[in-house]
Amino acid sequence: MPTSGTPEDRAAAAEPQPPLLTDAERDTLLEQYGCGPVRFSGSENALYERHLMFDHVVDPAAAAPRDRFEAVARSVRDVLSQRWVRTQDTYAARDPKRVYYLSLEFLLGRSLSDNIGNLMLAPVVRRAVAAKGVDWTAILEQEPDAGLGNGGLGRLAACFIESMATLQLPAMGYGLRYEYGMFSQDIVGGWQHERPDNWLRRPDPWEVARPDEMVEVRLGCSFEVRGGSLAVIPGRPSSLYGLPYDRPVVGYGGRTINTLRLWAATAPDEFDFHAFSSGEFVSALAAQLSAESLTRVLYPDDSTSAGQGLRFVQEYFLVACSIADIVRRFRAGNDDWHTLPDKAAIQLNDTHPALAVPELLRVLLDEARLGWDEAWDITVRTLAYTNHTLLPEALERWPRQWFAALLPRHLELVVEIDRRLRDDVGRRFPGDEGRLSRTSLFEPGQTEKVRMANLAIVGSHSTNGVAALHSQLLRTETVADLAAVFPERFGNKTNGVTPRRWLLGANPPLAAVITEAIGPGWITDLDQLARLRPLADDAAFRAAILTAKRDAKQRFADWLRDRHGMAVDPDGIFDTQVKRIHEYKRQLLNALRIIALYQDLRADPGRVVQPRTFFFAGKAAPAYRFAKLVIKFLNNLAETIDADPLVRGRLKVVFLPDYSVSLAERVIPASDVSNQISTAGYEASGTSNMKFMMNGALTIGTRDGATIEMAEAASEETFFLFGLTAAQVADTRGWYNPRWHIEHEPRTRAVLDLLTSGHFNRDEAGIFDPLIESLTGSDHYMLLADLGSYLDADARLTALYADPDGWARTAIANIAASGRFSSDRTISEYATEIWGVTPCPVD
Ligand code: 26V
Repeated sequence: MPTSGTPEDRAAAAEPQPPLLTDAERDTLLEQYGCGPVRFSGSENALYERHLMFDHVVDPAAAAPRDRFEAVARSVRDVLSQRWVRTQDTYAARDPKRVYYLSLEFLLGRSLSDNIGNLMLAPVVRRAVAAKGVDWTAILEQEPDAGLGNGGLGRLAACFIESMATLQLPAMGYGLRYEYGMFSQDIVGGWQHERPDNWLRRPDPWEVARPDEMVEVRLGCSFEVRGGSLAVIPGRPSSLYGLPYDRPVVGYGGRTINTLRLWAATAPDEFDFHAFSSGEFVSALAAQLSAESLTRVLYPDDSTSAGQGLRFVQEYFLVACSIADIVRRFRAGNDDWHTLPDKAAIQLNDTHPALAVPELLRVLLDEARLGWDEAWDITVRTLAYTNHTLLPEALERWPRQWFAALLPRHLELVVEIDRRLRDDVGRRFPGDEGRLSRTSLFEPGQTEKVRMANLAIVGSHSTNGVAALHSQLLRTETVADLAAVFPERFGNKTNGVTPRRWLLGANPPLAAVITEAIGPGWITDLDQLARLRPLADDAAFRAAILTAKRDAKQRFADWLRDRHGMAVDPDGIFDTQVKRIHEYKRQLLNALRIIALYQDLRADPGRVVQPRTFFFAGKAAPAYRFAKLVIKFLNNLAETIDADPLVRGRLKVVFLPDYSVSLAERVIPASDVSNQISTAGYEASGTSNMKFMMNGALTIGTRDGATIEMAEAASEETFFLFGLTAAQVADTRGWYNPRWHIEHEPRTRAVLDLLTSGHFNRDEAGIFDPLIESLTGSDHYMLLADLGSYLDADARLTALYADPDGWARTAIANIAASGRFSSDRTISEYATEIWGVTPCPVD
């Protein structure tokens, strides 16, 4: 019997719960998936009840919501498992060239609803839920987010593997099975507090452990737990093991089911009997403890790569396990090593897995016994690299000594790669010493470092950025010297997002309106959204779009009330900025805008305006003090405005705690306005910008990342662009002075005055001084340079909102132009231009 849960849960549990899927329904589905019916005997033959009974050993009538979630998920897994096996068998039999996507992060979010959607089981589930009165939302809410990533880069990896499966590409993702994902964020007194995210506390129904495919990873040193932390013992080689856990990646339509393989670190099973018998029982166990702590936790800092030794070992561990696995799969069907680049394309998601360069080279030299030239050629032709940030502090540079201690053989190889690179550069640019030192894999200094971006570029055949501007800056500024050596390697692949999760799944009201208008073809061919363009002139369609947005806002407002006890007005403008808290993303600039609007309203208490709610959400790296102070400021701003009777009902600020994929799925469809306001040149691409666009929000933003291409696609008149361009930011840097703006712009001055007056920290004197000092000091990210034009753009935006017809037209123009930002398009480009892979349909 359940001992916890709400009274409603217990009441629902007391009702006999009929099965969600009957055998007949399952058989039809299995037939549809080409698997043929599988028969069970006995009366408990419905999948869902079988799982409750046999996996959970509970009376189905008395099942708690969590049991029900697991039983439903297991039922879905049953439906897909034969198809999953068949996909793998097809690849083994046809042996096509495959893609391997290596990433330290996969920010998957929840899987149940997505898998049901992609397997096209939604109508079956809907029918069963309606017939049996199950609280479906409660079941979905039981699934924890798989938060195995920090932000954009990790979520991109998740969208990409879904698109690869949908496009029927023979692909596989490789990552780490962190026991603790991205921390949970609590807001206490306005401050961020971090709580560990123990997402695997309960068994995860999607993963399948594969102990038979365990991989040994050899290291040049040992580790010992000393005083609670890991100490390195150089010169004493050791091994640990990678235990693979596979997760299904369901393509839309359920025809292809690829695999995401996540590695967990573990110590050898055998005890060190010597240590055991000599009475060192605890230290024998400690070996196990230290091995397993390697994949314990995701690093929650996405901007500083300094001083994280364990992170370096994590990166090597992912690389060593994955390369061994890829090579094993290759060797199963091929005996000629030279054909590896015809059979495998390995994509490196940022430099995090860049150790794949020396690792693959090592395998080809030391295991395959090839000569340097052929081994190097194979390595370069197999690997490709994507850069995701230009921020200098986020570019990985690992101390040479760490290589020496942990990976001495790899260091030898890196030294030799560097020697040959110097020869090459020296020949092509004689006498250019500056270029030699800038292109080198080694960065001199007190602690000599290995530049991982240079290693990735030199050791692969393709380097791409993630939006046109970003790729151009990467090539012409950040690594210009290397780009001059290998110009043919550089390209661009503008990011995309999966429309299955971000439109079909997240926004049922809008998806229904679109399907009603143009049929369901857009789900796998997002360019078809262009057919909505002419419907901007159709009053009924405009009304339907506005109604869908109003529905989505109402759903979100209801959720906010139920979940957080907060009241927001769905008839007002929902204006949103959700992303990691970073100085360059300029949440503080958004706050300055809100202060200006707040002052306008205070100055004119009688003015009737569109009520407006500003939503923020995002996590700060635990050690990033400035970003944490910005969170505190946003919360104080919210509180001050709430307490001010002069603006009540007209203006509200909400900081939504614990931003996650699931929260994004709620807030993005409900938003009217998307803020994409990074200092131009700093946001590599952005991907939430695309999600907002396809959900009918209008963008107010800078000319940065993919926002530039979005505005091009929809036409600039449908965007609210403002601020300095990347070129202007670069040109202004040398002489920029924020004080000029304070002195010459009354609105900017008024905002700074109110901030400095302590209006937002009445009982907390001085706490926001670092923010004020930053703004009035160097203002590195040039917030004050853009505040004036942000406010101008904002005025144009609110004027349009007052004209619902005009707004609907603009929203339709945006949705209709968002097709290019499907990750299906991005992945098709990678497939043809970088990987050379083609679909391998499973019949
Ligand atoms: C860096 C580090 C460095 C230290 C250890 C942990 C860690 C984790 C992640 C990162 C890199 C973060 C880079 C990133 O997320 N870039 C974002 O990538 C998105 C997908 O391409 C893109 O849309 C965003 O603009 C970009 O900021």
